[in-house]
Amino acid sequence: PSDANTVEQLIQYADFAMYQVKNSTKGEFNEFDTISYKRDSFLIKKTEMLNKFLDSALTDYHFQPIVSAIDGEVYGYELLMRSRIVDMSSPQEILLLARAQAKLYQIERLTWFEAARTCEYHKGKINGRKIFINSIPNQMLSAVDISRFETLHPNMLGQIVTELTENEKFDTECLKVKQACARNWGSEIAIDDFGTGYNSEALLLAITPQYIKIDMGVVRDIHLDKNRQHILQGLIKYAHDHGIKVIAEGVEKSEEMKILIEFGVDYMQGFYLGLVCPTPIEVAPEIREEIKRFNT
Ligand code: G
Ligand code: MN
Repeated sequence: PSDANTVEQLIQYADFAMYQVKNSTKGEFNEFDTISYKRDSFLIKKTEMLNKFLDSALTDYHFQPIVSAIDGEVYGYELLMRSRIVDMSSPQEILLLARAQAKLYQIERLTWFEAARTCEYHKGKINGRKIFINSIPNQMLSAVDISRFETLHPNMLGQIVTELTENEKFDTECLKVKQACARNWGSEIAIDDFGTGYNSEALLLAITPQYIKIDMGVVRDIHLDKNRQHILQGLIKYAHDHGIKVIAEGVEKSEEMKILIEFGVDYMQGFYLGLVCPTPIEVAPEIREEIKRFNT
């Protein structure tokens, strides 16, 4: 909640700053004098933080397992940004700031290169399994960056699954580049946070992903909610009819997991199965057994 406050404030401040910039003619920097000192210094502090974050790559990438709903084995890992700046730790806030300052490209590049570097370091534990990377739907690596990435990580390309959130505005050009990369690399695409956007179906048709990740909003307490159950059953049927695998996100309870397995989701992710960790972890034996038991 306190975090949401910060983000709310940020939106207001960033909007205001953009408004000021748009409405001032070249050289008229004194327009900014009208911004109150507090607002100004807040934004400047955050801007400096973001610059430092980007210049020095002040982030780690942590791993959360994505688990087979059939046998409980780890199918792959999602790489999640974990900022080292205490006052700027939420990825949500970082993305918001970067968007306001037209620095999303830098975030995209940081994500690909740092996440992949982390994966090379933990190659043994990942052991050939999938690597899910959160890519920004309206950003794409430049041709130079793509070929640099390919040269640095030739043996990892086939393991990568590019996650595209359906929350962000989509860009057709970017999508084409990412689809071309996926073809060249023998890698795959997932739609992230499915069920939270406004044009899920249109997006599915445009992207033809290999996976959809069902948002935790649909998963939460699904065992208690017939409506959620119907939505999920419809989604799974559509996905499977089209050869798309379904990943349920944010699984926190055994009861949720039981229903998800009964309905036939393919993979699951969430605190019940595995926390976000600095190194790739396996599923606890008792959870693995429970998954097998729910399948019989
Ligand atoms: O948007 P995306 O699905 O990429 O976001 C993943 C985020 O969700 C991560 O920041 C991670 O910490 C968080 N997360 C992962 N598993 C769970 C869970 O079981 N419950 C909740 N509330 N959050 C989770
Ligand atoms: Mn994701």
